[in-house]
Amino acid sequence: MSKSVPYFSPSCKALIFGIAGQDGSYLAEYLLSKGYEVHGTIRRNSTPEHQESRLHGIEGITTYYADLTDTASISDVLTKVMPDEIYNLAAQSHVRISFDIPQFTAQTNALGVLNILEAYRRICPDAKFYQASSSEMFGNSIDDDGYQRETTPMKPVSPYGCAKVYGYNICCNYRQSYGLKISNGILFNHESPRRGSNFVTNKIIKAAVRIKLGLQKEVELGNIFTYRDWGHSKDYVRAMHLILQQEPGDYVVSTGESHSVYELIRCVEETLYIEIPVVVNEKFKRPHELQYLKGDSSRIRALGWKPEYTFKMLVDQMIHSWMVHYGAIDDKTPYLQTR
Ligand code: G4F
Repeated sequence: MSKSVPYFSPSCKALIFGIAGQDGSYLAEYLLSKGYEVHGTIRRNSTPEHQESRLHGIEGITTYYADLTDTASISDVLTKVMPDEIYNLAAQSHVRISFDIPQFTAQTNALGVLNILEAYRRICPDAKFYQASSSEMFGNSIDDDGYQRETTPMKPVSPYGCAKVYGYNICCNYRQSYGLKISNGILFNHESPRRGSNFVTNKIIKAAVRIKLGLQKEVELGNIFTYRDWGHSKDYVRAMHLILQQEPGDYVVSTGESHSVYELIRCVEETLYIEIPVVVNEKFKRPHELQYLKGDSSRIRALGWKPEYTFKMLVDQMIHSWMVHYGAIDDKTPYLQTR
């Protein structure tokens, strides 16, 4: 079958909770390319001009205001859309900020999942459900071979991680108790030019480009000796969709490569031919830190998934995007000419 011909019925309806986020926007594009009818929820915030900025230029989606803490809004959107596939990507997604707003984080990332599940099992129980679970759930738990995988014990070290463990477990419980088609993707860190600039990759890369252009002198960071398994969001939304085409289950999605924040800084320095002066600021450290992540994604790779982006390609694309943003190059310039 030719790639341009959708192989899912155009009547297949997807509802994405959190469509305006990094992953939500890439998933919407991916599902549209497969012929899905795509609906999504957004949350009200006080800067409307930024609310749907990641969705600009994506034609053919329908959005609704809803919030995971507002059960009526969840029931309303499920009743209106009657989706075949539901993706829950909505969350308070910042780990350090979860220490500042632990109750809100729990209400959204833990009870919010329960709120959707309760509405889903009453309104559209034949739909398939994807829950965005996270490698943050493992905390500092590592198997003897240095990897985290589906069977690794979960010992979260943040309010965010604790709430995500509840979301994961309540999904497993509803799958077993009610026979619902619920799956968890346990996604390791994933980035892109659409990543919020208060996450470490985009914070460093934005600062580096500004340093290169003489707009900034240094960057303030927290702990730069932690390790993360960083992939590209575009690769990871393909995994989300693939997971929902299987029997319900739980899947780790990761590159299997781990880099420290320090290594990331060195990689950006070498790409841009600059030095990035780092000032350590305690306010960017966490009361309890997850030191090391490296995921074993054998289970989903056995289904044919693998990442297309390498770590360097990801970094190059994010640098390119900020160079274009600041007008230093035009968007037709190939990545290797960003320096
Ligand atoms: O980019 P980060 O904030 O990502 P973190 O905490 O690993 O969480 C991300 O990945 C999770 C998957 O494991 C998701 F569930 C979660 O929603 C989110 O997408 O921080 C990465 C590392 C941490 O060790 C942090 O302490 O970078 C370190 N870091 C050092 N300085 C910093 C900074 N992180 C941020 N955000 N800002 C800093 O200034």
